[in-house]
Amino acid sequence: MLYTDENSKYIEGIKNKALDLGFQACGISVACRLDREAERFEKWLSAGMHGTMKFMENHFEKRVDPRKLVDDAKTVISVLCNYYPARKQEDPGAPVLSKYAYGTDYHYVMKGRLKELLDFMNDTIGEVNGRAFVDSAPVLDRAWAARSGLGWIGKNSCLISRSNGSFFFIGELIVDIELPADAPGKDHCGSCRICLDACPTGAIVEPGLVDARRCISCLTIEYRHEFPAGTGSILNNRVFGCDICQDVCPWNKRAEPHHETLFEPAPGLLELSAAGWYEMNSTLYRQLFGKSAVKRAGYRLLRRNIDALIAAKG
Ligand code: B12
Ligand code: SF4
Ligand code: SF4
Repeated sequence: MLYTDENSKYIEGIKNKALDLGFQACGISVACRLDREAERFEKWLSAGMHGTMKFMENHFEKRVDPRKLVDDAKTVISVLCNYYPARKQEDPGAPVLSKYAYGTDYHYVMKGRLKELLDFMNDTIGEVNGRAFVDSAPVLDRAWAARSGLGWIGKNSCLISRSNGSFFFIGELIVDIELPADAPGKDHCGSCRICLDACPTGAIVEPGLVDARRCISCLTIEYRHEFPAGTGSILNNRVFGCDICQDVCPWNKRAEPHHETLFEPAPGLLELSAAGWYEMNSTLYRQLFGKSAVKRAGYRLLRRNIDALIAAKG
């Protein structure tokens, strides 16, 4: 379906439906090649900053141009899904788990809802073809959310929203209907550099660019090998993922807890003491992380991370 002024009448309905489905925000951008972002992405790859994440080398052109991913793509509809928890881990000495991994894996939670949004568009507009993405295919989620006016790319490289901070996931529908685009988000980092100074490994090598080889998130989630001796001492007691550059960001002082029951942690997870973590076995792992994003690492890597933290304590 082509764009006519008529199409703008659908915008309110689409955005309201996204909010009804539990998303915090929804924005629209024109599906095109991301030329500026492609340059940055190329620079990141050629400097080897993706480290052992070889999958990031695949499908370069698809990743920077959604029209190569979805037939006749015209529009990207981006959504945000808040995961900021109301409660944190109780034992301040316990290995720290990233907040995004407390509850059910976001891929499952968001994908079905994005498909519902697409169904809604088909019911109300007519035939709309498209696909739902949640970090599930080569798509530059943050770049699209920024273009869709949902926030800006902060110096910590996260997408930040003035009203929601950055503790949310990003997903999108790429569709073949033309819709009027929102204005891109404006930068509100200004002269702040708190995250650059707070990153314990110096992984934010320049504003907006993270060298994954140094990033604790990458080391604890994506790095699949045994750790070289001494790695535990740079993990800053992080057991899976790292939230430091977001925790320190002033825009997250405004973060409101989510109301998503699927993101609630398994019973006992936040109460687990340091000693309890150190004794993690496969039974407890299954009990606590059966549906969590921690399954991306699996029991073996989680255990590797815990052992590294124990070794660092000396
Ligand atoms: C690979 C990856 C990682 C890697 C590399 C991270 C990185 N910064 O690149 C590692 C494992 C380290 C990682 C860690 C985390 N990740 Co991650 N990750 C991804 C993934 C799969 C791809 C990101 C990517 O393409 N990186 C390559 C870089 C070069 O691209 P980029 O950061 O997207 O930046 C592009 C644009 O934003 C733009 N851009 C950026 N700055 C500027 C400035 C200007 C001037 C311009 C023109 C353009 C521009 O150009 C860039 C290149 O094209 C995305 C999902 C997806 N499909 O997008 C999730 C994603 C980025 N991750 C996410 C999350 C939640 C995290 C963690 C918070 C998890 C945790 N707690 O440990 C940390 C945060 C660490 C950090 N500070 O980035 C969320 C981010 C949500 C948000 N609010 O931003 C995403 C979007 C997943 C999702 N769908 O929700 N992640
Ligand atoms: S996630 Fe942690 S290690 Fe990675 S850039 Fe942010 S503060 Fe640094
Ligand atoms: S801490 Fe400061 S510089 Fe870093 S992302 Fe937040 S506002 Fe931007």
